[in-house]
Amino acid sequence: SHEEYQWFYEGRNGWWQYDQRTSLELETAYKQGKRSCELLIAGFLYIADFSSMFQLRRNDHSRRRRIKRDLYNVPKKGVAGLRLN
Ligand code: V3L
Repeated sequence: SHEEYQWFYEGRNGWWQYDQRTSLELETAYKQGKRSCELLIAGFLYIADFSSMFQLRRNDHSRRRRIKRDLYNVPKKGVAGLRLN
């Protein structure tokens, strides 16, 4: 999608773009001014916290990644674990 802004989560030395559905859920919650957003990713529930800008697995908070909202065309590793090129 070429929406101006997209959502990204941190990998090893780089950022992954969220899949389109999850990115839209994040954008909608963010624009509604919510403090957090619950996400279902590959069968696991995660919380995206907009004040700390982390996603955490809901039943294991040690599984924590930075997230960011950024222009869709910034450098990225790929989308949701699917590498570019
Ligand atoms: N969207 C898709 N998969 C995710 C997401 C997400 N928002 N969050 C976690 N996973 P954890 P490198 C990532 C996957 O945080 O080499 C990447 O997408 C996560 O996948 O401990 O480190 C890559 O596929 C991981 O496989 O709950 O940059 C992979 O890591 C698994 O859920 C390697 O990326 C556990 O993550």
